[in-house]
Order: sequence, then structure tokens, then C-alpha cells
Amino acid sequence: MFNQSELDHYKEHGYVMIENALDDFGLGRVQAAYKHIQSLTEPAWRQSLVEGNYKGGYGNGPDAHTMDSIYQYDNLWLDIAANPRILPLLKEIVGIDVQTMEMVAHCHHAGTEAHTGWHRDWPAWTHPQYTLKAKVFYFLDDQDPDMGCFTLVPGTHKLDDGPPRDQYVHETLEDMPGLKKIVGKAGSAIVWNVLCWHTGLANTSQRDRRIAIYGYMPFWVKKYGSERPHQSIIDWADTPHKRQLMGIHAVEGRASWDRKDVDYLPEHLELVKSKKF
Ligand SMILES: O=C(O)CCC(=O)C(=O)O
Repeated sequence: MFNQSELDHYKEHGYVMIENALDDFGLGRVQAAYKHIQSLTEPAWRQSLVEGNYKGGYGNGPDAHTMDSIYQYDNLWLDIAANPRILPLLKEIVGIDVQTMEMVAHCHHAGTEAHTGWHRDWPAWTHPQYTLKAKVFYFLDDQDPDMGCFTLVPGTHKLDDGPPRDQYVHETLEDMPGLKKIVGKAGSAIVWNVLCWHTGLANTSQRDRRIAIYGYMPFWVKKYGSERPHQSIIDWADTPHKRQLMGIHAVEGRASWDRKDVDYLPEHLELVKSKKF
């Protein structure tokens, strides 16, 4: 289900919205799986607020609860990483050897400050054809403009520089010229280039902002010293293409980039034998 106009929009503006992106899984099922993780992890998160020893990405702390490595709770999250509605587009954007680099559930609570400020995720590393890092945010609820929504400046993925560090902070966060608040219906998703200048805003509404975050990079981008994938990922990845999507063993790409601490599937081993490198 790849749609050229979606790719064109992504290339021009640095993002594209996909409606009904969770239809293959059922929004209710995804919401229930999210609630399950939240109920398991919230007590420790609350305790970390009391003790003041919270840490972690996506502004984890008083203004957000970041739930990492969600694949360990339910294979549903791994199935969503391979979402047939989105994966064909990601293969055009990141390349045929696209791998998943993170799976996170995130709650930015009602009545909290912005949990981050304007930034891009890394320097303006570019490739002539592909995006080196893209993310997909799935909305678990309708996202209204006052819900501390994810916000970006369209087109800034083409700029050399990131956003200014000392301007548009705190109470002037929303003064950023050209900003676009990403609103949408529950079950929709945004696919975006992490070079876009972006932030989350204060949630001044009475409703929690709940999203699922997925990160994608080409297979050959490595995190040196990274740990062996969780066993639930290895078990789920029961085909060569799923192995590639989880960054374990490449289908397209050199076998020399493959993980050596995970055994090959028999059919993948055949493929490796036919590779030169
Ligand atoms: O949660 C948000 O709206 C901001 C996300 C963000 O800053 C990021 O993905 O780097």
C-alpha cells in the first residue's frame, strides 16, 4: 500500500500524515495494550518523581512518562513495527534495508509543561536518496491543539542548521515562525524526518496525550556496543525480512554487518552463503 503522493509530501515538507494507520490491528486493542504497559510501569515512574531520580528520553519526568522497550510486553508492538500500511512507505524513505531502532509508549499528561524544547534529533547527516532516521508517531487519542501536541516546522529538514538554542524557549516556545501543531484523529500517524525542527508543547488540556513512538534507520547504521536484542524480538523475527527489520541479519546488505550473537534462521543462512561480503 505505497502511495506516491505520501512520499512526495514527505520529501517536500519533511513529514506526512497517515489516517487510519492502525486499522490492521484495531485501535481498541492497541489502546488496551498501551494501558497495560502504563499500569505496570506507572508506580515506578511515580516513585521516581518522588525521589527525583527520574531519567530517560522523551522528557521522562514530571511532564511525561516514557515507557521504553514496549516489545517485551506484547508482540502487538512488534507487529506494528512492521505495519503493512506504513512499512512500504518507510522502505521508500529509509531504504529497503530499513530497521527499527526504538519502540516506545509515551504519555504527556493533562496540565503539564512542555517535556522538551526545539531540537532536531541529530546533525544534518544526509544521504542523496534516503533519510537516515525517520520516526512514526501513532496517536492513541484524538490530538487537539491544546494537548501538548507534537509540533514541527515543515521544510526545516532541508536546512543545514538546527533551531536556535536560546530563542523560542519556555513561554515563547510557540513563537517559533512557521510551526505546525500536528493534530489528528485517534489511530492516525505521522511519519517524519528527524531533521525537522520539532518539539512537544505544554498540555493545557484536561486529557492525557498518549502516543506510540517508532524509530527507523537503515540496517547499516549501528549502535556500537549495543546489547543483544531482547529474546521476544528474536522469537518474533521468524523470517529473514523480520530479522532485517529488527536490525539483526540483513537481507539486502552485507552479511558482515549482521549480528554475530544471534543464530541465523536456516533460510537466512542460505542467503548469507550466496553473498560476497
Ligand atoms: O513528544 C513530542 O512531542 C516530541 C518528541 C521529540 O522531541 C522527539 O521525537 O525527539
